[in-house]
Amino acid sequence: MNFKFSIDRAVQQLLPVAEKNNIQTVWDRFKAQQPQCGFGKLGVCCRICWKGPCRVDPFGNGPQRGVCGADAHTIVARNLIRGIAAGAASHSDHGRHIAMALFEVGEGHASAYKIKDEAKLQQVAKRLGIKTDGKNLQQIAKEVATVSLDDFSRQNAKVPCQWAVSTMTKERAEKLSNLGVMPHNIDAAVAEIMSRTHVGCDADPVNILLGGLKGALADYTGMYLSTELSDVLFGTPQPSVTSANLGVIKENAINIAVHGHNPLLSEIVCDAALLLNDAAKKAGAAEGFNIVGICCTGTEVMMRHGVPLATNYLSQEMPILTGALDAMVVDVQCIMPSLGVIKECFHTELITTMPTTKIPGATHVEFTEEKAMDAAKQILELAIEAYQRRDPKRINIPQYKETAVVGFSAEAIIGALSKLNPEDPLKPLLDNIVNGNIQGIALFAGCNSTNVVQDQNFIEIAKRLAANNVLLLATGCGAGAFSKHGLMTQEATLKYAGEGLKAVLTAIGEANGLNGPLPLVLHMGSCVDNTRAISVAVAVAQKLGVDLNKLPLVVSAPETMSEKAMAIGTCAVSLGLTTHLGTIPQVTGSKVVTEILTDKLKDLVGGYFLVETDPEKAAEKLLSVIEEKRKGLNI
Ligand code: SF4
Ligand code: MSK
Repeated sequence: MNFKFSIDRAVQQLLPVAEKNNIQTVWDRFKAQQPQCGFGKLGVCCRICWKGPCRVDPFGNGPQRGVCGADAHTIVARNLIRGIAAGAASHSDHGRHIAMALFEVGEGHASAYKIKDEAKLQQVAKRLGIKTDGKNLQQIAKEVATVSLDDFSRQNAKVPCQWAVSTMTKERAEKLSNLGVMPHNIDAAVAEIMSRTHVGCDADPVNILLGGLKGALADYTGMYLSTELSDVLFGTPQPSVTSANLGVIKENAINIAVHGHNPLLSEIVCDAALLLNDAAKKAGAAEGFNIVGICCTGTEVMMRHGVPLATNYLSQEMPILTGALDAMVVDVQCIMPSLGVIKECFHTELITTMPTTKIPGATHVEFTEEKAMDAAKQILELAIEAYQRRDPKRINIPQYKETAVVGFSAEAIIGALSKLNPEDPLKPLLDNIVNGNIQGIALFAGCNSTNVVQDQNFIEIAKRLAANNVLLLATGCGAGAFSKHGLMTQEATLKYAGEGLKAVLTAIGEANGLNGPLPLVLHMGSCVDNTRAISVAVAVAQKLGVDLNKLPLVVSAPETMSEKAMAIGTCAVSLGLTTHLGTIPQVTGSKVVTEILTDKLKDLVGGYFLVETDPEKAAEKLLSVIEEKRKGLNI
């Protein structure tokens, strides 16, 4: 009965448990919301001022303008870019926290943190134009943090965000600057969207959408610095073998899930769990603490420490239903408020940690960089207490888990390629793209949504692309889907990859001492880590002497839902990439906006949105785009 909600067998096993215990899950609430508001789905409902809410009749019979005179095109465009602003604010606030932590390290404070990747710090400093001669690591860290924070505060609109211009192709940076959409200040770009969409401001849908592009590039800036500075502080991921799905929860351990996005606390929770493992054993848990991940915080520690992933976004309530999750520690973003209700039915301690993300029913342990270790220890103590309340009769851990080879940062990919050609690591990749062994590259990103069967679109599209020799990269909850379903394994490569792709992944794998190929899907990290894929793409484009829009590279967000995803998608399009959406964006109430996003943007920036809800058709369309790009390159 439940298979239609999710193809994840662990979820299918636990949904009847929810039903039996009269617990509402995300799917029950989705059902209760039906039919969802048609105006909202089309994007034609406006609540920007209190003369509203206003809505435009999509059939042309009722009102065609809101009380102030805004038409469907203005309303749809404003709604969309406000979403982009929220996404950019979320990613960049995450980035600001990381930059502030680095600054504190530079100042000699925040003792729980240190610079784990010195080479990356040097490399970032160089990219940002910071002279490092004669300076110690702390000084460099402080300067890198200061220059990064300038991207949040610069008032001179003529100077673009440094993290944006220094990481794109020159041609792309010029194009975006000429269009007037290159941000000079992340926070200003967000504020500008909010102000231009206030009642009685920007009413021209084209101009509004250009503001959205700028917001999306502010998002890009925030994501990029989040990833790179996290690598400096916590280490740049390298391949490791771990596992994914609810079977990673252990009956004999004190299970703690880290959930959200920001690695600042989860990193220290991992450190503290190692330090205090004996306390867990003393409390009766033979295997000590078992840290597992959910969503992108889970992905961050999975990438760097091989911490297993319990689940991805849509099934985040399920770990509690196993009856063996002792604590769930959350930071920011994508945390369902329902967790505070569901945890009441079990012994699980739900712990919020950020002043901006509190949930009724949760225990709040305030996190600060200065007292990170204290907070982590307090969290472990709460988990031990909760473990004592665990009811063994209610334990129901689905025994599903898959091996996942993860940790493919850009550096790890280049490192693996360098085993084939130490002087010119990108050459083997380019040669294989040119000779057709690799037809193209697809980056899978984004969330799960109740609008589609969980994980299904990711898996179906990926299998079809792989069979057609497309190299697959993934981030965020898309990567979560692939890891849960066994697509980040060598076996998946042998089973699903086309002959050309299999040969390339095998050659790289064997050159790196693996007894077989690289996994079918390369896990590049969390949502903010989409920039890892962009950095590889930029390197390839620069080597070929073309801009990003010429590459046989596509993006797919088949189950997208969040405002951050709106920002990431728009950012990918702004960078020139064809970006597939497998859920219908809430813009179709405006023909003008829909046409711009799905067609006209192509002339302006080279990228556009390709909307296709059918996974089979989506794969075919993505393959056509790849073919078209190959023709453009004469390969
Ligand atoms: Fe209505 Fe205009 Fe106010 Fe929106 S801004 S709610 S369309 S009056
Ligand atoms: S957690 S934004 S559901 S990818 Fe990054 Fe997953 Fe989407 Fe949140």
